[in-house]
Amino acid sequence: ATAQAASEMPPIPEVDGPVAEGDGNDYTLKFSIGTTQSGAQYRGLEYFEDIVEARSDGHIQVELFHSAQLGDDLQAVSALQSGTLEMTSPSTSPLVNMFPEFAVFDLPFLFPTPEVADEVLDGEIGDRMLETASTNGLKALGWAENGYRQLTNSQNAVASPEDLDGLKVRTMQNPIHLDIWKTLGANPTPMSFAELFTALEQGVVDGQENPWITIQSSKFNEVQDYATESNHVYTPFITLVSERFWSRLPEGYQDLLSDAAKQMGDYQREVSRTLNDQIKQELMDEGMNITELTPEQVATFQETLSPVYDEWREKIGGELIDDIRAVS
Ligand code: EAX
Repeated sequence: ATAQAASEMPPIPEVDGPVAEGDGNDYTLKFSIGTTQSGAQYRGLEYFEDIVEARSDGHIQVELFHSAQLGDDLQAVSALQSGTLEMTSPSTSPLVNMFPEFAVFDLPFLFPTPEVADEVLDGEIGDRMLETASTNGLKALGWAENGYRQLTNSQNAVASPEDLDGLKVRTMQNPIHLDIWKTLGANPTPMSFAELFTALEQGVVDGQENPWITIQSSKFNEVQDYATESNHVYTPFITLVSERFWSRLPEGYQDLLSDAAKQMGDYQREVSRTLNDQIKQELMDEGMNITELTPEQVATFQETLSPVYDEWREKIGGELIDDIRAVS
């Protein structure tokens, strides 16, 4: 199924743009992500590699790593800070301890459509956040998407919070996600993405939540019979480079990496959105029991989660939330 999905991905665009001015030195750029080689994110990285190698005339060699080969999301970020890894693109959620503003992306049902997410991320708010995240040994270059998250589990179909009673759900390492699943009546456990497949397979947890593409590319459907199209959170990926590496680069190469990160983000989001519905259908065809929530059922989840919203609104600051709401 993954090979079939891959063949229907929008083709990687031709590289466009002049050769960047370098300094005669050669560089190696290792870029590592948590998701697998068959996902939309890796496909974006392949485009990034094409752009950077062509437009540096081979002076920057890009090496791609997937499936947390060089560490899970948080480990990869530390590796950037210590300078042992050049680039990564984690979900924003595990980074909230470092960048508290990112917590807005964890609020349930904040982004009604992907287009609203684009407007926020590619506009003033997103630019400001890239600046905020350009500290502590990191430089933030742009956005891509993990996407709308859906619940899967091994126990029963879930159409209402009651169906979640006591269900052991893995969450990202993020306090809002923990609150969301507690408030819904589940029994949440935070865990790194790298440990998740094994935890599901061994029944350490009953369920997890991720976008359809990530569910399929990580083969979670092989150990999860039930899914709910809940769309409860939209998760961005943030593209980060090590400040140690960045500061060694001539300006022409810095601009090239910025450009390439933006082009990757646009293309990766196109891939992600093209595949989203297609993969949901493939999962259904392969026998996964998928519950599509009615608007009324979604409203019940939203009402149940309103205390989470209220509590975090105060902690995050209402202004940022209102700014995002004003876009939609
Ligand atoms: O890199 O942890 C997760 O569930 C995310 O989807 C992960 O950050 C992907």
